[in-house]
Amino acid sequence: MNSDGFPLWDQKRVKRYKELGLWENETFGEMLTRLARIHPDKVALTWHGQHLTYAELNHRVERSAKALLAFGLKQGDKVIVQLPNSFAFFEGVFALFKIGVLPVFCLPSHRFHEISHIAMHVEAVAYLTSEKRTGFDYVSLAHEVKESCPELVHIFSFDEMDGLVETGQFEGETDLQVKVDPDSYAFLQLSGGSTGLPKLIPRTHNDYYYSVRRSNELCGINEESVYLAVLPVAHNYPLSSPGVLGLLLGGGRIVLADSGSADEAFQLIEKEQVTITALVPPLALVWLEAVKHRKEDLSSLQVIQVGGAKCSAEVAKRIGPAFQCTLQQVFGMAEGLVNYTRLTDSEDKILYTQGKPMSEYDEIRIVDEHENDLGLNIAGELWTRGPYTIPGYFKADDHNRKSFSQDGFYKTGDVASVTDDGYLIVQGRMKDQINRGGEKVAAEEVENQLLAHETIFDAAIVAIPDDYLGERVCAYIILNKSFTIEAKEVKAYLRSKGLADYKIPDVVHFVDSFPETGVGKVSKQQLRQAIVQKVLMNN
Ligand code: OOB
Repeated sequence: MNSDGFPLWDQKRVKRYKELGLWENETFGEMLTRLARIHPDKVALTWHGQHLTYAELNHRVERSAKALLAFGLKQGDKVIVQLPNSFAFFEGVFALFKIGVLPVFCLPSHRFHEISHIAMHVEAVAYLTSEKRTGFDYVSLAHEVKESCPELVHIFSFDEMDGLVETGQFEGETDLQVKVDPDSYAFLQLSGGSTGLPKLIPRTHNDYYYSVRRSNELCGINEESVYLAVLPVAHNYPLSSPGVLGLLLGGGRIVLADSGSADEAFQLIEKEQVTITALVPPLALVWLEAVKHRKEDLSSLQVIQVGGAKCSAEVAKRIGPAFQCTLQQVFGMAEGLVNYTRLTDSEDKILYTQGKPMSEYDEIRIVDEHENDLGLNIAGELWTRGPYTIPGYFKADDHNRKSFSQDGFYKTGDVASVTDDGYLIVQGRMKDQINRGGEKVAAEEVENQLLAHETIFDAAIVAIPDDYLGERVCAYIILNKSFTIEAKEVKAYLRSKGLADYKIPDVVHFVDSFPETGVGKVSKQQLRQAIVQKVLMNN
């Protein structure tokens, strides 16, 4: 780790990745400048029926970049970015890339609890947010966070269509004079995590750019591609697998949706002639139902990606025939490794595996509990290292010692097996995390909040299987003697603590004791395992 809290890449591997031509030494800021020169008049973004060409996008980005510099932002600063799928997201993020300031990608669903912690941890100096947004007042949230975070001095808000509100005076022709090192860290992503609050995942321009370029090759992205973004684009999957960055790099067009609703999405697919989109399994189920009775012409669709959580073979089987297109399973993680089924794979592979690592330089190990390598087709914990997998989290020494091996493998916490021809099948999970239809909930984070409540003696958060979301969040609670509280009060309490909505337990059970494990003083982990067993037996 360097003195700023960033993990160090192994320089021998860096040298190799460069010699092999994997790391190409172009930053994302330079990428946009180049694309705006190559095809200035091609539409890059479509949103709410409006279009932005590559040149227009680059112009807005440069104007914002100059404004952000004038406000005192400097290379290496970190900035909270909480922007919905909108022109503003691209304008803000690329402006930061161009001046070497690191966006910290928060999701629209994050609230005070998550963002204030993150802002403090990274010592964020600014917050990019959006002015008009129905349903939730994001600007007020930004002010609340600013009050609790001494380093945070600027809140920049974007008007939905017109861009950064503060930029007016920064038009002009002067070039941006900032040189950004492609080996430097470009941004921070949030990990779903399994302990406490989210960990921060630092990605360099070089490593991330390679993953985007390689994704484009495997997903067939070119200038004719039209990508519908229905998931929040700040998430690693719609951002880079190949996602919106892939579409820009490939010279294609991005169509931004406000939600994943079939109503909105199907109309956009027909109107904008969308060729590819990315879904999580619950959305795929909703679309499969909707397609039965909707009339839109969806024949432009060539590929539907499903990832973020396991797509059951039963659901996978229905997607190709229902949408007359190719299904691609995507098993990835913001820490790096992404696996894809290939577009030309046999049906067996597409339906029954979660794909193959995207790079021949991804290193995979499947290990048992003693960290011994297991053979093919035997399930164990998946470890990985490679040209776009992080060497560590940001400022998290203790956690890094647990999550990374001495020689730099990331211990994913996923249980998987590898087939004879190198495809991964995800079998389950070791980490204490609930995957609620692609949204990740760390059990410990919610438990810690519950334990702080005066009526609660002990709490365990477990996953309950669910046909629609895959898993839902269930809280088992033991109350302090002579206290009572209702389930809805527990949920309201968590909400008042500023927890994101998807982390609020779907089900709350009050019990007198946790299942006996017979080991004297029992650990939380054993308790959870016992409860999971009980839940599974009752299902
Ligand atoms: C993606 O990234 P994260 O960081 O939100 O979550 C990663 C975790 C994985 O470790 C695994 O537990 C689970 O999500 N996961 C899957 C899966 N895709 C992700 N589990 C089973 N089957 C799958 N297809 O979720 C992500 C990042 C990039 C691309 C795609 C997904």
